[in-house]
Amino acid sequence: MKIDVVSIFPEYLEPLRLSLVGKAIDAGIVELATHDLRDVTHDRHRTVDDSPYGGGPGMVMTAQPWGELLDQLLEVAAPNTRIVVPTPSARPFVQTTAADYAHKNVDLIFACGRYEGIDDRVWRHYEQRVPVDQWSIGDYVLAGGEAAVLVMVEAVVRLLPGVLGNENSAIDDSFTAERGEAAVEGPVFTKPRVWRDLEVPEVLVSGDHARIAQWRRTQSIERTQRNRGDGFAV
Ligand code: JBK
Repeated sequence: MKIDVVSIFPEYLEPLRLSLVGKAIDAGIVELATHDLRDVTHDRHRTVDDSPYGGGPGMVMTAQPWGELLDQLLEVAAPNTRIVVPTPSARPFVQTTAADYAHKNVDLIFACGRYEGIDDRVWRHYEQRVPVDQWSIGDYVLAGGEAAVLVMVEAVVRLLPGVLGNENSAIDDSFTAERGEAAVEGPVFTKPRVWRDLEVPEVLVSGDHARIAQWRRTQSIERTQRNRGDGFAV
């Protein structure tokens, strides 16, 4: 899977070269390229923004550099390429979104906005050429799309074939459809059996695998109802 990220802070994406995503890059499963939007500006100040039409606070990213950089990337892109735009005003990015990208093995161009966002005509234009998917990672205000791209890339890449070992199969993950009403996982414990007077639940050291599975399921359902009673989509 080829992943391009366009940002005015391309260094922000460097942590993707660490840990699990970094290993997927080293293994050749993922090819990551970051691009500085300011590299395709033509003025001395490398301007990427301007004041909003209609007035109001803040600045809007201008269409010009986005058009030039996205044209460059699409010129050499595979036919299965999609543009992905993190924005708080879009539908939620969830586990099935990540799984769709991973299973279809599409190439992704992430567009990181800053300030109040990107001139909307950029998307009106590019959606006539490729799929443009806008997603929100959650209801809070960020300074730009970069942190959301770190989240989305990690969620997708760990689901690509060959990235997780079998010992860490994604089928058991929280939020997978298979989990149903037990959408999130219950508590976990490791050695020692007693720590600061706190004991590991007896069932987990019983050796009774049916009882253990039953207990974990109950814990999982309880947590799903308590923490996600607002309506996790099961
Ligand atoms: C937010 O994906 N988001 O959720 C997002 C992207 C860019 C800015 C934001 O404030 N929430």
